[in-house]
Amino acid sequence: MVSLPDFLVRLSPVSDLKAYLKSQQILVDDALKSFLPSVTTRPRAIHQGMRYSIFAGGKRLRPVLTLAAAEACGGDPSAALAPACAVEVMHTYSLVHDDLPSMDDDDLRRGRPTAHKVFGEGMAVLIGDALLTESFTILAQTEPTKRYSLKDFILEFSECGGSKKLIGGQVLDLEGDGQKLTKTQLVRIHENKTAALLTTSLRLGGMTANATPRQLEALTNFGYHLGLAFQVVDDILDVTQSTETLGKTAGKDEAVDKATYPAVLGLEKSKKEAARLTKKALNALPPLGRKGRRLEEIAHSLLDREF
Ligand code: GRG
Repeated sequence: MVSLPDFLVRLSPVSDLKAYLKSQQILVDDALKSFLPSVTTRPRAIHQGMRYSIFAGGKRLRPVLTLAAAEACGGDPSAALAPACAVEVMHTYSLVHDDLPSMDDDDLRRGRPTAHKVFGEGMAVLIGDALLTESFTILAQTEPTKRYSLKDFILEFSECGGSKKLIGGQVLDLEGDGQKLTKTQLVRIHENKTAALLTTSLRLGGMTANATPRQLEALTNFGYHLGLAFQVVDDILDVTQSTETLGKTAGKDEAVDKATYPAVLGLEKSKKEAARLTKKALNALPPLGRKGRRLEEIAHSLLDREF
């Protein structure tokens, strides 16, 4: 395969971001297909459910960030495929459980009926459980590097998914139901949920490239602000886009009186907040040099996204 000289890759126009994202999504989907048990594996119902939820057409943002972070730290993205798939599988578990009637009670996800609508509630709980467990099996296939042992990868990943981050954020979210939250409370929820998973996705990619502590710190700062910006935009899209465009029920947050950025700050201030957070994310990138260019492009594109 002929690859472009490094200087041409660096000078490639931003417009080729679309092609880059598409190619990374295909790479991730192919890897996910080989990592996950086939639909004919017994018991079939659970494996069909796992694949239904994974291959429902998500954006693959988190694994793309893992691969881009590996590149930004001078690594080979193919070495980052196992953690990239692991974060996507953990993310999908959290969506399946978050959609359950006992949580957000959603009927639509990624443009399809949610797992509990198709397979029943009990099976959807198990699909989420199985995806979470499988994410560790996939992560365990990561090659350690000089600075980072397999234990370092596992701790990074498990701490992100655990009771102090993702699950802790979900607890704050549940406790906040039906309450008027302050901006500080809202930020606390999303730094533990969305921002934590985006940050870990980036850090795992950097770790596969044997990132220096300075590079890893840059990815952490970038991920924190990008994750919060992503959530602000997600909340904005819920009130400005259609169900068809989003692939999930539009206007749901407002209908159930959920505390969101537009509800707490208003729509215009939320847009400014998303831009402010994106700028802070971009300001974290200089230690990565020109190799961080893809991450910069991705941050810009997430601010302008429509779904
Ligand atoms: C343990 C149940 C449980 C939850 C953990 C992360 C989390 C907490 C819940 C996820 C549910 C959720 C809606 C979180 C908000 C983050 C977010 C904006 C998710 C949607 O991400 P996209 O837009 O989705 O990247 P796709 O479908 O494209 O992957």
